[in-house]
This record gives sequence, structure tokens and C-alpha cells, in this order.
Amino acid sequence: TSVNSGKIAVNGVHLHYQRTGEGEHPVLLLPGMLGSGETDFVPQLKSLSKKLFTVVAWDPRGYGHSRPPDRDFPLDFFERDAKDAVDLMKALNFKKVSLLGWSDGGITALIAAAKYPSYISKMVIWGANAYVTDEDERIYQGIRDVSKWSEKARKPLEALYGYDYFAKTCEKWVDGIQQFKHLPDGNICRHLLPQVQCPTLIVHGEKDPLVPRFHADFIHKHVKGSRTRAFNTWWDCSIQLLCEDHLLRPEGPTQKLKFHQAPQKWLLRAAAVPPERLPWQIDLSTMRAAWCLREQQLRSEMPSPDSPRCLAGLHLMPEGKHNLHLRFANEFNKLAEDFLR
Ligand code: TYC
Ligand code: MN
Repeated sequence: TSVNSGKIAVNGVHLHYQRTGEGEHPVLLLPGMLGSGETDFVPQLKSLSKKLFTVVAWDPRGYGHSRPPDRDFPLDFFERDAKDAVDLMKALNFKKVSLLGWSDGGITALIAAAKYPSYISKMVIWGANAYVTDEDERIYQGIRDVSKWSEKARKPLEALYGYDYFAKTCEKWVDGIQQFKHLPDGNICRHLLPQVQCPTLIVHGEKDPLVPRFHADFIHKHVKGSRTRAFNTWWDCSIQLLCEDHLLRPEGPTQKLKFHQAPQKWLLRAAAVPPERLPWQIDLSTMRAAWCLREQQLRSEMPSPDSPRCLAGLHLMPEGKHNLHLRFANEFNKLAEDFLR
């Protein structure tokens, strides 16, 4: 089917959105800074299954075609976007939705999932950060002046906004995001992460020049729905917990000791798994082989035999940069579809 667009009054502004597909499962796409449906999500609007999903891409207030008003960045701008996003989907009559949030849109998605838990089914986020560090602040300064952006990143936004609004709003964004640096721990939404209950898939591009890996790790660690997974099998569960906690590395020197301390911890963390089925007896070499296999699975598109569906958690894309959903659209779309399904 084709992509329709509309505008609807929400919270005192007119929000613009695009909509496509006739599936039962509503999915909202949330763009990054200065972003919009048409600049950020063309491959998702085109190729995410129209049978499974009804896909909506929104332009947050002040971005894309949700203007006027001009964009501003009060300290609560992410909270405001989260409420706008949820209220938009309610205004469109969706009873419950899943979220795909990129970068700033990922932050918005996290806040929406924490504050409106009964309205969010599942969530995929990538390129998001829950707080601001000195390193982030340096990166922000580097993108403040849009005339220094690459042609490829600049073109679509310049076409959408015209140079002046684009340049001015980017500077305002940098000022806006730097406000968080003055809060304790550079907090944007760290305090909300433990409230996120929905199954959450965090995708991270290992070559992302804007968002360092520690941000993805931090979100993964603190979002309940990312740690407590819908495991398909006890085996998958135990292997994944092992890998993540670095309890066992193929070449690690203290692996034996750590390995034998580990089962208690799994038992507690994997409470959904019948205790008699936990792999108490698995020897070290079996475990090592399993670790290597799992590592391969995480890095390939091949579904593993015992976990045919993509699980909640942290998924790394070795070649992915910040725009991994555009550059590797097929791989990303498949990952998201398998997870939401
Ligand atoms: N959050 C920005 C976005 O929405 C990207 C970005 C992240 C820029 C971190 C700089 O240090 C940065 N696309
Ligand atoms: Mn347009």
C-alpha cells in the first residue's frame, strides 16, 4: 500500500505524521534530532511488513511538517515529545503501540515506555543515550555548526527546512541537550530506566561516531525489559546471561572459578526457568563452544536453531554507524520485525 500523511491537533499543536500498512500491530517510528518521517524513515515506511504492522512516522513539534511552532528546547523537551507521541497515537485510535526510536527518538521512546507502561507493547531503540558526559559535550560542539556537516547528512535537512531554520535549530538543539550536563550525572532519563518494563531491543552500531558503546551498555543494564528476556529455552537463557556478564570468556584466566560461582546467580536471574533444567552440569569446554557459537549467532543474520526469534537485549551491528537503519535497512528491518512479531 501507499503512504498517507495527515495532521492532527494534539496538546495544542498540529502534529504531522505518515501512515502505511494495515497490520494489527501499530508501530510508531520516532526520528532523531531535527528529524522527521520523510528524512529519517524512508526504508522503514517502504519495507516494514504492511501485513503485520500499521506503521506511523511522526514529526515531533517544531520538526518536519509539525510547524509552526518553531522548535524550542525547554528542559523537559523529551518528556514533552514522549507525551505528544503517545497522545498522537491515542488520537489516531490505537489502543496500544510499539515504538522504534532512533537517537533522540530513542530517548523519547524510553521516557514514553517508562511513563506510560500500559500503552507500550515493545520497543526497539538505537543511538540513544540516557545521560551526557564530557565526551558527548565535545561531540555536540562538533556538530553545532551545520556548515561543517557532511553533504550527505546536511542535504535532506536543508531541503526540508531551508538553511536558516536548520542552522538555527541545530544550535538550539546543542544548547538544549547541554542543559543536561549541568544536572547530576548529566541525567537525561537515567532515573526512568528501571521503570521500563516492556520487552526492549537495543541495537548499537559499533562504528557509531556520535554515540559511544557505553551508552548502549548502560541502557541495556538498567532497562528491565532488556535484561529480563522472553527466553525461548533455558539453554538460550543461560548462554546469554553467561556471555553478557563476562563470566566466561574463551581465553579468560579466571574462568574456572567464575564459572563455578555462576549457577546461583543464573538461578535467581532466570526465575522463569524450571530449576531442574538449568545447566548445572555443563562442563567448561561445552560452555566455551556454546559461547563461541552464540557470539557467531549474534554477529550473523542466521537465526539460531533454539531461538528462531530475535530476543530482547543488546544487539550489536559491527559495521553499523549512527544511521544503521538506513545504511543496513534490510538487516535492521528484519531484526525489528522478528523482535516485534
Ligand atoms: N542524538 C542525536 C540524534 O538524535 C545524535 C547525536 C548523539 C549527536 C550524540 C551528538 O554526541 C551526540 N541524531
Ligand atoms: Mn515534505
